Parts: sequence; structure tokens; C-alpha cells
Amino acid sequence: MDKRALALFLLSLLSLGQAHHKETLYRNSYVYTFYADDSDDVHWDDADYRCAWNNAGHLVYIKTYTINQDVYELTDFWGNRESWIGAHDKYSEGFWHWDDGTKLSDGYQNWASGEPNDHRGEDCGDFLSPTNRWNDEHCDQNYGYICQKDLIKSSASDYTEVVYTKPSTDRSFAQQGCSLHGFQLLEERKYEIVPEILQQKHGNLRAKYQRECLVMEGNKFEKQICDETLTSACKAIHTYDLKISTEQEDYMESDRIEIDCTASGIPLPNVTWHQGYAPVSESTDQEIFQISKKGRSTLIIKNAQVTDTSRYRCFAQNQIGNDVRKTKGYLDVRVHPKTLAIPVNKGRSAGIQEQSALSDDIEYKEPSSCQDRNENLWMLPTIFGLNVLMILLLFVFMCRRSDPAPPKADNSGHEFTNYAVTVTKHQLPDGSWST
Ligand SMILES: [Ca+2]
Ligand SMILES: [Ca+2]
Repeated sequence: MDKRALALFLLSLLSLGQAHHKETLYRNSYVYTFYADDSDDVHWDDADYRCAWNNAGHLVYIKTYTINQDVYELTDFWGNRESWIGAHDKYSEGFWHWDDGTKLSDGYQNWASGEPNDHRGEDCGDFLSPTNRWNDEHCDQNYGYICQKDLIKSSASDYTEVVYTKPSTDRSFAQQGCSLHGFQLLEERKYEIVPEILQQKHGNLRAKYQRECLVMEGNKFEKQICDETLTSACKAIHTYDLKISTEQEDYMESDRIEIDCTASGIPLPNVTWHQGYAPVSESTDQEIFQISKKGRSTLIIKNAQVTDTSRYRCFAQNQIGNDVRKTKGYLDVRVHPKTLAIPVNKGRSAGIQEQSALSDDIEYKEPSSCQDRNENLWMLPTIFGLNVLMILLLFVFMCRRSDPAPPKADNSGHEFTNYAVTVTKHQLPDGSWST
């Protein structure tokens, strides 16, 4: 990322106030959450528990290369750090498995060189940024952590925040307060006791994680221990369910590309596209721009060029109190150059071939007559753009003057160059033409 783009991006984060180092990524039917605040650094056991407590699933199981890449995308921006993942050999030394019981030796692994080394009894897995490889560490180290949740098991209620209002008895005041922040008034809401199942499963941690309630007074938000006196409240939902309208990543030069990114939440999140980390313009005069409104942004590339190949990131965020949750998705857009391949045999139509690298010189096979060449040359303006059109027209004009006589060539081959088009022709023993 260039320094200016990075500076702009950091500035945009700062301008949001107290941005939490908590980042969420939606990819391929999973939602990943990265807890990167220093205050979030905990032991492995605590991290696993917190994923569940925060409705964020479990510590991530990196069972595929794709998931490893997505975890890399999620953590890379935050620099050099170690973060807990859901692998360990706590119960049997050397028997590394994901916490759902799957053996690591049965599938994808991405250990750093020489790891896991069980150095003085290391039993818990962590993800090394930015090398995106794994290490074993002492389980009682304090690190950030990465949670993973299946989107099928995810619902709006997981992201719902109840914001209590002061004074709790004045309903019209509560209504006013809720709408001021884009929240919805909850008709009757009493503070709910922590679900029994969590208390039973993690009873020993209950006291440590006693629920705090977010209480709003005008523009101020504060956290206080929840109690039964809190009865008037708003409903807010953190940004969730980010969707990108296509999974297509490969496009051809001169394609028009339109990609929607939508995200849900109360209040509706701001959604914006970035090319890399640089915000995409909202000016329709630009070749690449976005139409951004609450809850949705459409990325438009009017006339795709090879140089538009990039990772396009969609960021969505809303704010509840001081809590700004950044959620993102991404799409790697690859724009391939068009090349022209005209078959040797007369009568076959010209085809467009995909080529992995941009080339200024396009090679095509010599047609058997100038008339064929003319037909094929009419294809070229769509490929090279109008700036070449005039040159081609001149070329066609010259060809027509020489028809119907076939082009002359000596048997040893003859090569000529016409700007972007290089033609090499040889007459084969059967009389056909080839390169
Ligand atoms: Ca070990
Ligand atoms: Ca180690």
C-alpha cells in the first residue's frame, strides 16, 4: 500500500473516534472476527470462551488455504503480531487437532519453519502476522484472537445491542434519544439475565464477565453493570451480513464491471469501496467510481483495463455509542487483455484469446486474401480502441486498392509491423499461410 493511501486510511479511522481494533470479514459463508485490542489479549482458553460469549463462533479452524488467506487479509493490516487460532495439542503431546476434533495431519497445515517445536511445552496454536504461518505457543500467553462463525448459524440477534436510556421512565424522551442515533425504540424491555447455558458451561468465568449494559443519556454513552432498573431501551444492530453481489473474479479488457456490496444493521451502515486501501471516487466522471448510500455501495468500472486488476475491498460500518465496528469483504478483480487469434484456414471466424500478461504486440495469422484480412481487421478497433481505428482504416483502404490480387510473399517468409500488430507469414507446402 502506498504511504499516502495508508495515511488517508488511518486518518479516516481516527476521525471515527474510538475505533476498536476489532475487525470482521465476511467470506465464503463464514464470518471471521479479529480481536486485536491490547485490552483483548488473553490466554488461549479465555480466547475460546470469548468467541462464544461474543456470539462470534469459535477460535478459527484453518482447514484450507483459502481460509488461511482470509485470516491473513483480516490480520495483515495490524502488523506484526501473534493471534490465537483453534488448534492445540494440550491433551496429547504431538497430537495436533482443531478444537472440533479434526486432526491437522489429515488436512491443510501451514506451520512456520521448524514449528511446532513444543519449546518448553508449547501446546496452543497461533497465527503469525504478517508471514501468515502458524506457531505453537504457551497457552497462558496473552494474545489477540480470531473467531470464526458459520454464516448459516449467524443471525441479526447475534449483533443486536440493547441500548438503555436515561431517564428510564420517560418514554417520549427515550423515543427521541433512540431516533437521534438511528436506533429503534423497544416498547418494553427489561434487562435479561445471562442465559443459563452459558452460566453452566463457563460458570467459573461468570463473575469475570458480568454483563455490562450500554446506557445512553443524550449524546453520551456509558457502560454500567446491568440491573433490573433498566427498563427503557432502544434496539441497535452492529453491521452484519455483508454481501458482495458476485464471486466472479476474472474479466476481459473493456468490460463494464458493476459489483454491489450490501450490509445490514441499525442504523444502516455506511458502505464504501476501496481499491486496495484507497477509497474509490464517488464522482461519475471517473473511470472507476462508486455510488454509495446507506447500506449499499455499487462499484462501477466503466471500461476495464488490465491496470484495474486489484483487490477491491468493501468496508461497512455503523456506530453504537463509541463502538465502531468495521466489517469488510473483498474481491480480487483480474482484468485480462484481449488478444486476437485468426485461424489459418479460410472460413473460420476470428477468436478472442485470453492472455495472462499484457502485450503490446499482438500476433495473428495471415489470412489467405486481403479480403479476409479486411474482415478480420474490422475486429481490431474493438480491441485496441478508437485511437487505432484511423490507422486501420488507412490499412484497409490500401488493401482494397490491391484486391483482388492475393498478397505476395516469398517462400522464405516475410515480416512486417503495423503499429501494435506484428504479422509473420510463411507459405506452407500445402499452400496455406502460417506464422
Ligand atoms: Ca506441544
Ligand atoms: Ca513454537
